[in-house]
Amino acid sequence: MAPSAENRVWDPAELLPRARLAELQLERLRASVSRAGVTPFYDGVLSRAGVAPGDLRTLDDLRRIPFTTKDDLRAHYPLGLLAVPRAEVARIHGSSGTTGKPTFVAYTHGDLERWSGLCARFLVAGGLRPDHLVHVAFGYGLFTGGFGLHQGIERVGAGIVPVAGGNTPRQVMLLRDLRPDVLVCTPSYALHIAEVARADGGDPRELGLAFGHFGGEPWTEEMRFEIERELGIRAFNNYGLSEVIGPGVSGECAARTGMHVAEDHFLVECVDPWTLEPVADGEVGELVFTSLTKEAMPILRYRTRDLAALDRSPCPCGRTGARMSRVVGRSDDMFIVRGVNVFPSQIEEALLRVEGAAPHYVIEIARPGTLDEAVVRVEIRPGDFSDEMRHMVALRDRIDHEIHSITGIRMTVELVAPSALGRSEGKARRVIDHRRAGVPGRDPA
Ligand code: DLL
Repeated sequence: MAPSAENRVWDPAELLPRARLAELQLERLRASVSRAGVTPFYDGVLSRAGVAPGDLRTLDDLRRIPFTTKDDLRAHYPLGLLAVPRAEVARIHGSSGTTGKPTFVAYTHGDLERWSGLCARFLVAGGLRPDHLVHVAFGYGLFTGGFGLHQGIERVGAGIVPVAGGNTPRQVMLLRDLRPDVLVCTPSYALHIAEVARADGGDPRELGLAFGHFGGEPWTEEMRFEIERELGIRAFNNYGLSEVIGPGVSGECAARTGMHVAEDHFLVECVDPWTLEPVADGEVGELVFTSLTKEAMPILRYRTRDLAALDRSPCPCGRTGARMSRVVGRSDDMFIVRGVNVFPSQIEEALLRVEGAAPHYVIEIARPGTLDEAVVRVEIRPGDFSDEMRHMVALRDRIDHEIHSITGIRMTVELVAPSALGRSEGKARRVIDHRRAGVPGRDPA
């Protein structure tokens, strides 16, 4: 289906009735399990579990297949899960690990074609048209963000300014001079671009952007309002991970009530990260994905560590793919302070409730004695920075109060000057945990 102003659905498969979708998923699941089974890793997994593709009679039979984890990928570094001859590999990307070696993922030409179509889906759902110009500030390289979005935009037929990450004053100059309609980057970088544009004496709203597609890291609804207010745009959320394909796993439509999962290409499950049992729709759990159409590196029941809820109720846009909520955090990003589970998104929500606090923060957790201590360092907004102690104490107390009312615990709030905390050009690092071990018995399975 060609994109046009009247038709805002990129692929008719997005509208498949759920019964038909389920048939297609089962057929594709069997094929995907057969493809995965050619790798020694999945051959072993499937034979130990006693599962052959023909045994999968209903979609529920998926649960007979064990989970795949990041550790499995690491153990088969670099390309042990490759299911096609190396000559058929068209591209290799890698996930942005914070430590050690990246996890590589491979694509055939067919995979790249499907991937660009998946990115086109959410871009079009969020308003991209062939006559738009898009500023892409995601890194181009092993990270899937730059190339993934680039090819999706190209598929739609829109123009691209492939700026990549970094050198924010130059990004602002290009935005001013080329006047693109759309911004694509991480949400934290969008805010930083606005900040630099303002510091430069301009009004970021005058850059003339109409909307933005943001993803690659968790963010909150409050952060969306902030980006929209600062840049004068509509902000859309899109989600993905390299192990599954990259961006294009899910994205928001105009209703912006969750991100439609491309369920004809990925089966999605939501499980309790401790018991690994399924949770009901509407409840937060860990997302697990199974690829249905990937050739180079099929993945079965991949545990993402991303916590979100699923919603299968009908959407006004007509797309039938389940909607996933915002990612509220990662089961391994979640930190436990004095027995209470806290997500960075809760701190962000608290800060954005307080006028004068900027959504630039770092949480440091330590256990100097027997008790956990959490320090939240928060930047003050430039206009609210004051020499008057009284103002600063009042601001700190308001932040303290909001954090307490959202998380139920007290943290030490430290105010720092505007721009004192470093900025990331990609994904923001929010939590620094100095404790050596997690809390016994509370770590997810
Ligand atoms: O970040 C793929 C991507 C690029 C998605 C650009 C969207 C836009 P990885 O580097 O493998 O891949 O990191 C994947 O990032 O498991 C989530 O924890 C997080 N993440 C990605 N998108 C979102 C989002 C890319 N919209 C990891 N909201 C995932 C929350 C997100 N978290």
